[in-house]
Amino acid sequence: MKSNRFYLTTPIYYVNDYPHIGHAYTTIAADILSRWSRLNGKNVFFLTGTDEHGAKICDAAQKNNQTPLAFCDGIVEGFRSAWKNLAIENTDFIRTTEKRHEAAVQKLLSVLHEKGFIYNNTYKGLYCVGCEKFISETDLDDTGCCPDHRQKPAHHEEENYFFKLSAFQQQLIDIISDEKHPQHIVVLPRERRNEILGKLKQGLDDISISRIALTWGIPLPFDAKQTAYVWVDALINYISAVGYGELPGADSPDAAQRINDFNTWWPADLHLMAKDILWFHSVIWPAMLLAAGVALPKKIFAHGFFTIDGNKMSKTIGNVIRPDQLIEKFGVDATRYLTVSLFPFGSDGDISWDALTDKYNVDLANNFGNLISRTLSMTQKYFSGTIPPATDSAPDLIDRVAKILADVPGAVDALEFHKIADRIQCAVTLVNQQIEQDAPWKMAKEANQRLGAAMNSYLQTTALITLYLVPFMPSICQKIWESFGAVEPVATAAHAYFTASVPPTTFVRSGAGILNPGILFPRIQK
Ligand code: ME8
Repeated sequence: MKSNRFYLTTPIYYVNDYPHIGHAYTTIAADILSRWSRLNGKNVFFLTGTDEHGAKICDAAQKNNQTPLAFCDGIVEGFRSAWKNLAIENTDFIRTTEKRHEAAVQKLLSVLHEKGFIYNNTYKGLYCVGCEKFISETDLDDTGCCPDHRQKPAHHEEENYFFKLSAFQQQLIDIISDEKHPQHIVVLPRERRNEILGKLKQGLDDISISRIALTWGIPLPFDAKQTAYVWVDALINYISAVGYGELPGADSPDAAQRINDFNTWWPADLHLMAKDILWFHSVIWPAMLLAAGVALPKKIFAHGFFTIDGNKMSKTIGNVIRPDQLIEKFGVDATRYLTVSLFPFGSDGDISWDALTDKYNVDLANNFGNLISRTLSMTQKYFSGTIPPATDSAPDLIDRVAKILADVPGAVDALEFHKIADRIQCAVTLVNQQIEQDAPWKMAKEANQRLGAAMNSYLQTTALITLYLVPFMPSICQKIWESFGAVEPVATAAHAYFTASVPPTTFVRSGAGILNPGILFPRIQK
């Protein structure tokens, strides 16, 4: 069971505002991986959720004249509906204000306290509420502001509890750098792993893990006057959602279920995020787990950060893109495909409406959309809408397409969405070129006997390509599948193909009647 399971997570997003394309980017990527894994026979747990404590949320609630919880409740609905609209199929959605999470935070902090990894001291320094982190003078810009949030950080001096992060420096270096280490964590991309190692080698300070002045948080189990630092609270979501920590009624069937769930799902196979929060995930989180004696996650991948039209996304600039705006312009499926394929996942990049529209028109309207519509319309025209049989001497087109697509599984494992899209488009181009070269319209005029087999091969290769696109564009692929006269759902076919090599011909059969799906990817004006 354990070897076949796949537990992946997105960050839990701050609810100081509704989700934007940055949040959608990570969540769509996670959903594609999750769907791909399910189609490949894995038992998947895909977790996302919201980070609801801390000064940032408290301030945002105050500005809206709401209690923090009422404010969070409203924004959380915005996240839930954004994910529903983007066809995100997460297994669970964790909120840090839930009882199950509070129980897990309190349990983990109690364990750290009992084991002597927590001590009391005075914290003196700067704190950026935007980052929700302690920041040093050297991190500030010329005007004394946090360069990311353009705010002056507040001075803090309070009695806090500290976590002995420094005790884990060498262990973390070994765990991240040594592939043979029994607790090895794969941190990717490699350049970011090297940055983390470089920073780790410079030394580690202990970190403050509580706040006395902030009541909007989870009380420490050993000192209820203090609340847990929002990052310590947030990271624990990855275990609270799968059953860590006892809820009241420890001998209830629910409690037994939680223990069973935790043993089933933890450790996580993959934590996904952007590079902004890699330090927290690859250093602070593993150190907390090491201290508590809990297993470590297996892989952490930090994708790039993107700008919009060359600028940081910000409400002040007015360039924030919301998922619903993308859906309105491109539709759900194309939005999913476009966001993750515009530039390499591990790199920083720039997004613009024009670049998205260009990619939509090139990849989807002109290339893939054209392939679907021409194969269907020619089948209609030359074979009265019935799929003609293949012959033994069928062209080797399927083999050539399959060879290109054989690169896809490796690219999925490496989270190279850009490359996956590229291989798929290459396969589409190959079939389009074959059609141009064969010129079926001429074959029809000449009553060429090979026309049926040729047409069958276009339909089969298009069907094969469609199977690889299911995780990206689930509902359009289903429509395409139905238009090819297949009865079984496309996800069933993809599962059969990926797990047992059942060929698309089993589903897209000769003799079946095709249907007209209408225009799937209408061209869009810039
Ligand atoms: O950091 N480019 O939440 P957050 C790419 N609550 N990805 C982006 C992006 C951009 N311009 N903007 C946002 C937090 N993201 C914490 C996390 S986890 C225990 C706690 C995505 O709302 C990306 O995944 O600021 C990034 O890591 C995350 O949103 C930050 O979300």
